[in-house]
Amino acid sequence: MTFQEKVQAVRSKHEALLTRKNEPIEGNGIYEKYKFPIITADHTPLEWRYDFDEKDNPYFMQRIMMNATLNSGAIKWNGKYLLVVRTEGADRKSFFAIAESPNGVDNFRFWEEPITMPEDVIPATNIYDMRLTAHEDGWIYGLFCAERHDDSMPNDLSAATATCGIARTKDLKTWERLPDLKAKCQQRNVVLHPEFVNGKYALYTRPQDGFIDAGSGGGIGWALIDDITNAEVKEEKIINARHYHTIMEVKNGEGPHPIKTAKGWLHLAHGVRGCASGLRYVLYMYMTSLEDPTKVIAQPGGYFLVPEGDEYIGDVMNVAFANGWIADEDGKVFIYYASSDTRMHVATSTIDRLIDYCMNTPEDGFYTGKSVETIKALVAKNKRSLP
Ligand code: BGC
Ligand code: BMA
Repeated sequence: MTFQEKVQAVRSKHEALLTRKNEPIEGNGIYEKYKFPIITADHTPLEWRYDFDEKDNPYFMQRIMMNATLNSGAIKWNGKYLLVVRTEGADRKSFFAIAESPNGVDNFRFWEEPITMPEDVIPATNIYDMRLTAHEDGWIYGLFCAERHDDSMPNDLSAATATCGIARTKDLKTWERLPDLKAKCQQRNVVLHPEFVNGKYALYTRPQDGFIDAGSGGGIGWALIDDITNAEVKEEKIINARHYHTIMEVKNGEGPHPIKTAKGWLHLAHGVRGCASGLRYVLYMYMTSLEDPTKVIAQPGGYFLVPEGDEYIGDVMNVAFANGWIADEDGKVFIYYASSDTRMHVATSTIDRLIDYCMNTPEDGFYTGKSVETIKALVAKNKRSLP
């Protein structure tokens, strides 16, 4: 093959991938998953990876390899479905890049260049998992995890700290970096609530003892912030606690910001438990009250969405993670989730179905005996209602 033929072959394969039509597969009544992942490392622009100059790249090699496209924030923007994709190169560094689709389920195409995120005082070694919030103050905020080496342990090359980075934008191209969130402990999975509460900014937090361990950090927290340009967690209360022998025994964390509905705020979160093959990450839902967003009004037991089939396989096996969803005006909801820290998928549902799921799924009774009672109650109900 000549150089030009190689270029042509790579270009047409890429274009075929980008324009591949997606279709829903039969679901559980709660949501539909889709046949194909929506964004993979192969979707990243060829110009990021190949040097197209024959003189400098006679073998037409990838000069920069892309490893994964995962945990993406989401927003509807000028009628388009936009994801701020956590894109990870072969060097393990992740960065943010926007991919745009006309319909939310296929034809995702990256913008020309990744986002240049300005640094805080101490540059972050890595940044990831952005939650987007179009706040009622008029800005679009991106809150993400900023990871740095923990220099208090100079001999441990894996010792790290997790801090919440905060940036804002009006056009999703140019970002203003605000000072990282000040808190008494490490923080990951911090999310900005879209409305002011008592005139203040409100954050979903996830206090943690160490970089990996949530430890005594009891679950998803809530904190009011006086000044977002110098944000500090002063008081924090746990609004969605972890519990022994549940899908969130070890850790949990807020996903994207909750969706406001007539019946309450709909929340999507992740729960983690330990097992012989490591940590298992699954998604779950809950609802909070419109009058008091810290009050849980519905909490379906167990998980909402888990990795299945090919989704189990990837860089970090057995992980479903979501930090982005989009609710359309007509009530359709696009849930963007990553499988095994490797690729992005979509599942679709509606506000009404998700409320029904939250309000009518039995709660976790915390004992196996309760689970059996719940099943038998349903069997008895079905006996009464079936002819
Ligand atoms: C990884 C994250 C992971 C975190 C905790 C980071 O270095 O980039 O994906 O969630 O470690 O394991
Ligand atoms: C975390 C998250 C994600 C990741 C998950 C599994 O703690 O913050 O970045 O998907 O671990 O590796």
